[in-house]
Amino acid sequence: MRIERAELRELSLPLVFPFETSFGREETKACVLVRLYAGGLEGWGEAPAMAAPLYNEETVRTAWHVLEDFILPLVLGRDLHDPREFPPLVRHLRRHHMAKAGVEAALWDLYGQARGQSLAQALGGTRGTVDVGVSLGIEPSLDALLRRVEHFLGLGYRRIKVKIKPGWDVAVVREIRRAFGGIRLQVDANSAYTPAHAPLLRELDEFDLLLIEQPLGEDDIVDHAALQAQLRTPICLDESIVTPEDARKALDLGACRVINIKAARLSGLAAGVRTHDLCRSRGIPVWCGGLLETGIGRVANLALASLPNFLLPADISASDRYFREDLIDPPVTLNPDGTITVPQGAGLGVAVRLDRIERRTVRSATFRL
Ligand code: OSB
Ligand code: MG
Repeated sequence: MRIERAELRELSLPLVFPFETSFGREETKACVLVRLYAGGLEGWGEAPAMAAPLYNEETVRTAWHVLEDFILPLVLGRDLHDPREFPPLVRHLRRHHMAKAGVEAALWDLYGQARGQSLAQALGGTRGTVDVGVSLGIEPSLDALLRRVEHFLGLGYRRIKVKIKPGWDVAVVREIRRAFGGIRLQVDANSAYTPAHAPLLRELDEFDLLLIEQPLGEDDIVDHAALQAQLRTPICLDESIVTPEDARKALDLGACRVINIKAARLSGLAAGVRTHDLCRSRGIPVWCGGLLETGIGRVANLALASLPNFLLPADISASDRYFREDLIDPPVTLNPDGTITVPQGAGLGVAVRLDRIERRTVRSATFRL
Protein backbone atom coordinates (compact mmCIF):
# COMPACT_ATOMS: atom_id res chain seq x y z
CA MET A 1 0.00 0.00 0.00
CA ARG A 2 1.47 3.28 -1.07
CA ILE A 3 0.54 6.12 1.28
CA GLU A 4 -0.57 8.82 -1.12
CA ARG A 5 -1.88 11.56 1.11
CA ALA A 6 -2.33 12.40 4.78
CA GLU A 7 -4.69 14.70 6.59
CA LEU A 8 -4.35 15.98 10.14
CA ARG A 9 -7.20 17.42 12.16
CA GLU A 10 -7.06 18.93 15.58
CA LEU A 11 -10.38 18.39 17.33
CA SER A 12 -12.06 19.89 20.34
CA LEU A 13 -15.15 18.08 21.64
CA PRO A 14 -17.22 18.90 24.69
CA LEU A 15 -17.25 16.11 27.30
CA VAL A 16 -20.71 15.29 28.67
CA PHE A 17 -19.23 15.48 32.16
CA PRO A 18 -16.02 17.22 33.33
CA PHE A 19 -13.24 14.75 34.19
CA GLU A 20 -10.97 15.65 37.12
CA THR A 21 -7.82 13.74 38.02
CA SER A 22 -4.97 14.53 40.40
CA PHE A 23 -3.30 16.44 37.56
CA GLY A 24 -6.21 18.62 36.50
CA ARG A 25 -9.72 19.00 35.19
CA GLU A 26 -10.85 18.55 31.58
CA GLU A 27 -14.15 19.85 30.24
CA THR A 28 -13.33 19.41 26.59
CA LYS A 29 -11.51 16.62 24.89
CA ALA A 30 -8.73 17.54 22.49
CA CYS A 31 -6.93 15.21 20.08
CA VAL A 32 -5.34 14.97 16.67
CA LEU A 33 -6.95 12.70 14.10
CA VAL A 34 -4.79 11.19 11.37
CA ARG A 35 -6.35 10.20 8.05
CA LEU A 36 -4.22 8.30 5.54
CA TYR A 37 -5.16 7.63 1.92
CA ALA A 38 -3.86 4.57 0.05
CA GLY A 39 -5.12 2.70 -3.00
CA GLY A 40 -8.67 4.03 -2.83
CA LEU A 41 -8.97 3.35 0.91
CA GLU A 42 -8.74 5.69 3.87
CA GLY A 43 -7.55 4.80 7.34
CA TRP A 44 -8.15 6.71 10.56
CA GLY A 45 -6.13 6.95 13.75
CA GLU A 46 -6.26 9.05 16.89
CA ALA A 47 -3.36 10.66 18.73
CA PRO A 48 -5.03 11.23 22.12
CA ALA A 49 -2.68 14.01 23.25
CA MET A 50 -4.34 16.55 25.49
CA ALA A 51 -4.34 20.36 25.37
CA ALA A 52 -1.72 20.49 28.16
CA PRO A 53 1.21 18.16 28.98
CA LEU A 54 -0.35 16.78 32.18
CA TYR A 55 -0.70 13.02 31.59
CA ASN A 56 2.50 12.78 29.56
CA GLU A 57 4.76 15.32 27.89
CA GLU A 58 2.77 15.58 24.67
CA THR A 59 0.14 18.11 23.68
CA VAL A 60 -2.01 18.42 20.57
CA ARG A 61 0.44 21.04 19.31
CA THR A 62 3.57 18.94 19.86
CA ALA A 63 1.81 15.99 18.24
CA TRP A 64 0.92 18.11 15.23
CA HIS A 65 4.44 19.52 14.96
CA VAL A 66 6.12 16.11 15.15
CA LEU A 67 3.60 14.56 12.77
CA GLU A 68 3.91 17.31 10.19
CA ASP A 69 7.67 17.85 10.34
CA PHE A 70 9.06 14.40 11.14
CA ILE A 71 6.65 11.48 10.97
CA LEU A 72 4.47 12.12 7.91
CA PRO A 73 7.48 12.84 5.65
CA LEU A 74 8.68 9.29 6.44
CA VAL A 75 5.44 7.63 5.37
CA LEU A 76 4.18 9.80 2.50
CA GLY A 77 4.91 8.18 -0.84
CA ARG A 78 6.14 5.03 0.87
CA ASP A 79 4.91 1.52 0.20
CA LEU A 80 3.99 -0.08 3.51
CA HIS A 81 2.72 -3.65 3.35
CA ASP A 82 2.28 -4.14 7.06
CA PRO A 83 1.81 -1.62 9.91
CA ARG A 84 4.62 -3.44 11.74
CA GLU A 85 7.01 -1.83 9.23
CA PHE A 86 6.18 1.59 10.69
CA PRO A 87 7.78 1.52 14.19
CA PRO A 88 11.30 0.89 12.79
CA LEU A 89 10.86 3.92 10.48
CA VAL A 90 10.31 6.26 13.42
CA ARG A 91 12.45 4.57 16.07
CA HIS A 92 15.16 7.26 15.82
CA LEU A 93 12.63 9.94 16.78
CA ARG A 94 12.65 10.02 20.55
CA ARG A 95 9.32 9.66 22.37
CA HIS A 96 6.27 11.46 20.93
CA HIS A 97 4.50 8.14 21.33
CA MET A 98 0.96 9.45 20.88
CA ALA A 99 1.90 11.16 17.62
CA LYS A 100 3.43 7.90 16.35
CA ALA A 101 0.46 5.87 17.58
CA GLY A 102 -1.96 8.04 15.61
CA VAL A 103 -0.25 7.16 12.32
CA GLU A 104 0.22 3.53 13.25
CA ALA A 105 -3.49 3.16 14.06
CA ALA A 106 -4.44 4.62 10.66
CA LEU A 107 -2.06 2.11 9.02
CA TRP A 108 -3.73 -0.76 10.91
CA ASP A 109 -7.13 0.47 9.75
CA LEU A 110 -5.91 0.49 6.12
CA TYR A 111 -4.28 -2.93 6.54
CA GLY A 112 -7.46 -4.48 7.92
CA GLN A 113 -9.59 -2.98 5.16
CA ALA A 114 -7.17 -4.13 2.44
CA ARG A 115 -7.25 -7.71 3.79
CA GLY A 116 -10.93 -7.75 4.70
CA GLN A 117 -9.95 -8.42 8.29
CA SER A 118 -11.10 -6.74 11.50
CA LEU A 119 -8.48 -4.91 13.52
CA ALA A 120 -9.10 -7.37 16.36
CA GLN A 121 -8.31 -10.32 14.07
CA ALA A 122 -5.25 -8.58 12.65
CA LEU A 123 -3.88 -8.02 16.18
CA GLY A 124 -4.58 -11.56 17.35
CA GLY A 125 -7.74 -10.91 19.35
CA THR A 126 -9.56 -13.96 20.65
CA ARG A 127 -12.81 -12.69 22.16
CA GLY A 128 -15.90 -11.11 20.71
CA THR A 129 -16.76 -9.03 23.74
CA VAL A 130 -14.65 -7.15 26.27
CA ASP A 131 -15.41 -6.79 29.97
CA VAL A 132 -15.44 -3.07 30.76
CA GLY A 133 -15.66 -0.63 33.63
CA VAL A 134 -15.91 3.09 34.09
CA SER A 135 -13.30 5.56 35.34
CA LEU A 136 -14.76 8.27 37.57
CA GLY A 137 -13.09 11.60 38.27
CA ILE A 138 -12.68 13.54 41.47
CA GLU A 139 -15.99 15.20 42.39
CA PRO A 140 -16.81 18.35 44.39
CA SER A 141 -18.27 16.16 47.17
CA LEU A 142 -18.34 12.56 48.27
CA ASP A 143 -22.11 12.55 47.79
CA ALA A 144 -21.73 13.60 44.19
CA LEU A 145 -19.25 10.75 43.59
CA LEU A 146 -21.52 8.19 45.28
CA ARG A 147 -24.36 9.27 42.97
CA ARG A 148 -22.04 8.84 39.99
CA VAL A 149 -21.06 5.33 41.14
CA GLU A 150 -24.71 4.40 41.61
CA HIS A 151 -25.59 5.77 38.18
CA PHE A 152 -22.94 3.74 36.35
CA LEU A 153 -23.57 0.53 38.31
CA GLY A 154 -27.22 0.98 37.34
CA LEU A 155 -26.24 1.18 33.68
CA GLY A 156 -24.54 -2.21 34.00
CA TYR A 157 -20.84 -1.35 34.39
CA ARG A 158 -19.31 -4.09 36.47
CA ARG A 159 -16.14 -2.37 37.65
CA ILE A 160 -15.65 1.09 39.08
CA LYS A 161 -12.35 2.99 39.09
CA VAL A 162 -12.07 6.19 41.05
CA LYS A 163 -9.38 8.80 40.84
CA ILE A 164 -7.61 9.53 44.12
CA LYS A 165 -5.19 12.17 45.42
CA PRO A 166 -4.00 13.16 48.92
CA GLY A 167 -7.10 14.23 50.83
CA TRP A 168 -9.43 12.28 48.50
CA ASP A 169 -8.55 8.65 49.07
CA VAL A 170 -9.11 6.37 52.08
CA ALA A 171 -12.38 7.99 53.21
CA VAL A 172 -13.68 7.93 49.62
CA VAL A 173 -12.94 4.23 49.20
CA ARG A 174 -14.42 3.44 52.62
CA GLU A 175 -17.68 5.20 51.73
CA ILE A 176 -17.94 3.46 48.34
CA ARG A 177 -17.45 0.09 50.04
CA ARG A 178 -20.02 1.00 52.69
CA ALA A 179 -22.59 2.05 50.11
CA PHE A 180 -22.01 -0.58 47.41
CA GLY A 181 -20.44 -3.59 49.16
CA GLY A 182 -18.30 -6.02 47.20
CA ILE A 183 -18.30 -4.39 43.76
CA ARG A 184 -15.15 -4.62 41.67
CA LEU A 185 -13.30 -1.45 42.68
CA GLN A 186 -9.90 0.06 41.92
CA VAL A 187 -8.20 3.45 42.29
CA ASP A 188 -5.91 5.59 40.14
CA ALA A 189 -3.60 8.24 41.64
CA ASN A 190 -1.92 9.47 38.44
CA SER A 191 1.35 9.91 40.39
CA ALA A 192 -0.12 12.05 43.19
CA TYR A 193 1.79 10.36 46.03
CA THR A 194 5.39 10.08 47.25
CA PRO A 195 7.13 7.25 49.09
CA ALA A 196 6.41 9.17 52.32
CA HIS A 197 2.71 8.33 51.78
CA ALA A 198 3.36 4.59 52.14
CA PRO A 199 1.54 4.29 55.52
CA LEU A 200 -1.52 6.00 54.07
CA LEU A 201 -1.49 3.84 50.95
CA ARG A 202 -1.21 0.77 53.18
CA GLU A 203 -4.56 1.74 54.73
CA LEU A 204 -6.12 0.97 51.34
CA ASP A 205 -5.18 -2.69 51.79
CA GLU A 206 -8.26 -3.36 53.93
CA PHE A 207 -10.68 -2.55 51.07
CA ASP A 208 -9.95 -5.43 48.69
CA LEU A 209 -9.21 -3.22 45.72
CA LEU A 210 -8.41 -4.91 42.42
CA LEU A 211 -5.38 -2.65 42.17
CA ILE A 212 -3.85 0.75 42.93
CA GLU A 213 -2.85 2.46 39.70
CA GLN A 214 0.28 4.61 39.40
CA PRO A 215 0.60 5.91 42.97
CA LEU A 216 4.13 7.35 42.53
CA GLY A 217 6.15 9.28 39.98
CA GLU A 218 5.90 8.39 36.32
CA ASP A 219 9.68 8.07 36.09
CA ASP A 220 10.06 5.99 39.22
CA ILE A 221 9.78 2.22 39.03
CA VAL A 222 12.37 1.86 41.81
CA ASP A 223 10.22 3.45 44.51
CA HIS A 224 7.19 1.57 43.18
CA ALA A 225 9.08 -1.66 43.84
CA ALA A 226 9.74 -0.62 47.44
CA LEU A 227 6.09 0.35 47.86
CA GLN A 228 4.74 -2.86 46.30
CA ALA A 229 6.78 -4.84 48.86
CA GLN A 230 4.76 -3.11 51.59
CA LEU A 231 1.32 -3.49 50.04
CA ARG A 232 -0.98 -6.48 49.73
CA THR A 233 -2.98 -4.75 46.98
CA PRO A 234 -1.41 -5.09 43.52
CA ILE A 235 0.18 -1.95 42.13
CA CYS A 236 -0.65 -1.37 38.48
CA LEU A 237 1.62 0.89 36.45
CA ASP A 238 0.26 3.21 33.77
CA GLU A 239 2.39 6.35 33.13
CA SER A 240 5.65 4.54 34.04
CA ILE A 241 5.41 2.01 31.22
CA VAL A 242 6.11 3.66 27.87
CA THR A 243 7.89 0.75 26.16
CA PRO A 244 7.65 -3.05 26.38
CA GLU A 245 11.18 -2.90 27.85
CA ASP A 246 9.90 -0.71 30.68
CA ALA A 247 7.37 -3.44 31.44
CA ARG A 248 10.13 -6.04 31.61
CA LYS A 249 12.22 -3.89 33.95
CA ALA A 250 9.25 -3.08 36.20
CA LEU A 251 8.38 -6.79 36.45
CA ASP A 252 12.03 -7.73 37.10
CA LEU A 253 12.13 -5.21 39.95
CA GLY A 254 8.74 -6.21 41.37
CA ALA A 255 7.43 -2.66 40.85
CA CYS A 256 3.92 -3.86 39.98
CA ARG A 257 1.76 -6.97 39.65
CA VAL A 258 -0.54 -5.66 36.91
CA ILE A 259 0.04 -3.47 33.86
CA ASN A 260 -2.35 -1.01 32.23
CA ILE A 261 -1.82 -1.13 28.47
CA LYS A 262 -2.58 1.97 26.43
CA ALA A 263 -1.37 1.68 22.86
CA ALA A 264 -1.01 5.45 22.53
CA ARG A 265 1.28 5.69 25.59
CA LEU A 266 3.41 2.85 24.24
CA SER A 267 3.73 4.36 20.72
CA GLY A 268 1.20 2.11 19.02
CA LEU A 269 -0.82 -1.08 18.83
CA ALA A 270 2.19 -3.22 17.92
CA ALA A 271 3.98 -2.13 21.12
CA GLY A 272 0.74 -2.79 22.99
CA VAL A 273 0.66 -6.35 21.65
CA ARG A 274 4.33 -6.87 22.57
CA THR A 275 3.72 -5.63 26.11
CA HIS A 276 0.70 -7.93 26.33
CA ASP A 277 2.77 -10.91 25.13
CA LEU A 278 5.56 -10.20 27.59
CA CYS A 279 3.13 -9.96 30.51
CA ARG A 280 1.36 -13.13 29.37
CA SER A 281 4.64 -15.05 29.33
CA ARG A 282 5.24 -13.98 32.93
CA GLY A 283 1.73 -14.67 34.21
CA ILE A 284 1.02 -10.96 34.73
CA PRO A 285 -2.56 -9.86 33.97
CA VAL A 286 -3.08 -6.71 31.91
CA TRP A 287 -6.06 -4.51 31.12
CA CYS A 288 -6.73 -1.86 28.54
CA GLY A 289 -6.66 1.72 29.77
CA GLY A 290 -8.13 4.74 28.04
CA LEU A 291 -7.41 8.41 27.39
CA LEU A 292 -10.97 9.64 26.88
CA GLU A 293 -10.59 8.70 23.22
CA THR A 294 -13.18 9.53 20.60
CA GLY A 295 -14.85 6.52 19.02
CA ILE A 296 -11.99 6.32 16.53
CA GLY A 297 -9.40 5.67 19.22
CA ARG A 298 -11.80 3.69 21.37
CA VAL A 299 -12.69 1.00 18.83
CA ALA A 300 -8.96 0.46 18.28
CA ASN A 301 -8.61 0.02 22.05
CA LEU A 302 -11.47 -2.48 21.97
CA ALA A 303 -9.70 -4.53 19.31
CA LEU A 304 -6.52 -4.61 21.40
CA ALA A 305 -8.47 -5.52 24.54
CA SER A 306 -9.79 -8.63 22.78
CA LEU A 307 -6.37 -10.32 23.13
CA PRO A 308 -6.28 -13.23 25.60
CA ASN A 309 -4.22 -11.78 28.47
CA PHE A 310 -6.49 -8.76 28.96
CA LEU A 311 -7.87 -10.33 32.12
CA LEU A 312 -9.21 -7.31 34.02
CA PRO A 313 -12.03 -4.97 32.92
CA ALA A 314 -11.02 -2.21 30.50
CA ASP A 315 -11.36 1.57 30.88
CA ILE A 316 -13.45 1.51 27.73
CA SER A 317 -16.90 2.89 28.33
CA ALA A 318 -19.81 3.53 25.97
CA SER A 319 -19.76 6.59 23.72
CA ASP A 320 -22.42 8.34 25.81
CA ARG A 321 -20.22 8.27 28.90
CA TYR A 322 -17.92 10.73 27.13
CA PHE A 323 -19.72 12.50 24.29
CA ARG A 324 -23.22 13.48 23.25
CA GLU A 325 -22.27 12.77 19.64
CA ASP A 326 -19.40 10.37 19.06
CA LEU A 327 -17.47 10.40 15.79
CA ILE A 328 -18.42 6.88 14.72
CA ASP A 329 -21.46 4.97 13.55
CA PRO A 330 -22.66 2.90 15.26
CA PRO A 331 -21.52 4.41 18.56
CA VAL A 332 -19.99 2.19 21.25
CA THR A 333 -22.71 0.80 23.53
CA LEU A 334 -22.74 -1.28 26.70
CA ASN A 335 -24.29 -4.75 26.57
CA PRO A 336 -26.64 -5.74 29.42
CA ASP A 337 -23.95 -8.06 30.81
CA GLY A 338 -21.44 -5.23 31.29
CA THR A 339 -19.41 -6.01 28.18
CA ILE A 340 -18.82 -4.18 24.92
CA THR A 341 -18.88 -6.03 21.59
CA VAL A 342 -15.72 -5.84 19.50
CA PRO A 343 -16.50 -4.60 15.95
CA GLN A 344 -16.15 -7.39 13.38
CA GLY A 345 -16.10 -5.35 10.16
CA ALA A 346 -12.89 -4.80 8.21
CA GLY A 347 -10.38 -2.37 9.74
CA LEU A 348 -11.85 -0.33 12.58
CA GLY A 349 -15.19 -1.88 11.62
CA VAL A 350 -17.24 1.28 12.11
CA ALA A 351 -18.17 4.20 9.87
CA VAL A 352 -16.57 7.56 10.54
CA ARG A 353 -18.99 10.50 10.89
CA LEU A 354 -17.26 13.13 8.77
CA ASP A 355 -20.01 15.66 9.39
CA ARG A 356 -19.39 15.54 13.14
CA ILE A 357 -15.63 15.54 12.70
CA GLU A 358 -15.95 18.61 10.51
CA ARG A 359 -17.99 20.40 13.17
CA ARG A 360 -15.40 19.73 15.88
CA THR A 361 -12.29 20.46 13.80
CA VAL A 362 -10.33 23.49 14.96
CA ARG A 363 -7.46 23.05 12.51
CA SER A 364 -6.82 20.80 9.52
CA ALA A 365 -4.19 20.35 6.85
CA THR A 366 -3.44 17.96 4.00
CA PHE A 367 0.02 16.65 3.18
CA ARG A 368 1.37 14.87 0.12
CA LEU A 369 4.81 14.14 -1.18
O1 OSB B 1 -4.79 7.60 34.03
O2 OSB B 1 -6.08 6.18 33.17
C1 OSB B 1 -5.72 7.35 33.28
C2 OSB B 1 -8.07 9.65 31.31
C3 OSB B 1 -7.17 10.60 30.86
C4 OSB B 1 -5.84 10.50 31.23
C5 OSB B 1 -5.42 9.45 32.03
C6 OSB B 1 -6.31 8.49 32.48
C7 OSB B 1 -7.66 8.61 32.14
C8 OSB B 1 -8.72 7.72 32.62
C9 OSB B 1 -9.98 7.62 31.78
O3 OSB B 1 -8.68 7.15 33.68
C10 OSB B 1 -10.07 6.37 31.00
C11 OSB B 1 -11.16 6.44 29.96
O4 OSB B 1 -12.32 6.23 30.30
O5 OSB B 1 -10.85 6.71 28.77
MG1 MG C 1 -4.16 5.75 34.84
